Amino acid sequence: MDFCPAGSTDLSEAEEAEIETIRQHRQELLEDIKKLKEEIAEVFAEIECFQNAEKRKEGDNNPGEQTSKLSQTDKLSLGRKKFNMDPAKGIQYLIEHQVLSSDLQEIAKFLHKGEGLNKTAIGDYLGGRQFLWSFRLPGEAQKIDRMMEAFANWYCKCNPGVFQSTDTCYILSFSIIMLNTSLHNPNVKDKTPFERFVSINRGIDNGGDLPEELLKNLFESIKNEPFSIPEDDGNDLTHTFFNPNREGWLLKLGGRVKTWKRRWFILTDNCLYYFEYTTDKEPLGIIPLENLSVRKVDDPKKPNCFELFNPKCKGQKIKACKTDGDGKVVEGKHQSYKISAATPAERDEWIEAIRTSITQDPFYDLVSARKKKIASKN
Ligand code: 4IP
Repeated sequence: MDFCPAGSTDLSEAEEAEIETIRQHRQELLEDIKKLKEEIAEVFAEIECFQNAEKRKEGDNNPGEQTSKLSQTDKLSLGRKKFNMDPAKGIQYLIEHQVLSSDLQEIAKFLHKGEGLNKTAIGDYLGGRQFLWSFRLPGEAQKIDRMMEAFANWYCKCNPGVFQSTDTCYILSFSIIMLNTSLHNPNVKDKTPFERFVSINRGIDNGGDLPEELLKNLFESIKNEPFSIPEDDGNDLTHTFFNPNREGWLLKLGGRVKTWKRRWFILTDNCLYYFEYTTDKEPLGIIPLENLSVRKVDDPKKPNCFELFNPKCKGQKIKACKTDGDGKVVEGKHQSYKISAATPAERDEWIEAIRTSITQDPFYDLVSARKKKIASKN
């Protein structure tokens, strides 16, 4: 898919640069999506292969001995695949088929080795027993909380005397992750200066401050060299488009030309994607929800409407991208997105889901809860 040639409009340099960033971002997203879809297709093909092999081995009239004739290697391989789809079921399968014992140490070794295991799935399964580097943090706040808690406990056990309490380590770890994002994510424009990093961490050591030198060293180290979480092994899209926060048909009003179009909407990762068909591989448009608000509105022609709008920049275009009639990726032209749902209940559910997605920031919630805990202790 080609991009629209820059410079053919009378946009300012800054606007063109912004559009270019959106184009690049979308291109990257599309490439990721393509790669991940191929990987998913491969996994499904392999699963099918295994299922066929199982059926063949099982024989026609022997449902009770479904996998008894599989070799240990087959069982291990099947168990890994099950694990990647549902970690708890995968482990259960491996134990039931004597590939693993129920000894925790053995399970831990199996996960640590991680061969053929999806990092997101490992993160989901552990939810609290391993560290950031060997797998990705699971998305749910509670699991992140448990994992960071476990990390802080283990760190403090191995490094006694560094912090007054494990809560200090917990909060500092989050601050470091947030600092890393702020300093190295090109989408974050407001880079955290050292003074703000110090102020964020004020009073976290049982009411006292951490030594400024420690914070300075951490700050400089992150600034000089970002850390990155290892690439996922293909599950991102599964999580993105297979496990969305919400999806369904809605009617969307055009930006400049006010036509209503029925589109398949997917709400995930704080973005609203819309497609022409549920089976489309590429969205027609992507609306990042950051900085937007959602509200119920009336429309003379369509019932059950709601609207996405930017409360801070009224009258300005919302940052979004879309595919135009020629298949080119262009900037969206909406000052607001008016959308109509089939029923009032669906409208309210969409509003609720979008609102949750916009306000959900598990990191900040977790840190502020922990800060409150420290404050109440003191
Ligand atoms: C189009 O009208 C569709 O409604 C587009 O929706 C919309 O783009 C266009 O908005 C609008 O002109 P016609 O098909 O009647 O020409 P979709 O892309 O879902 O097909 P958005 O930005 O809503 O996707 P403008 O702003 O490009 O005019």
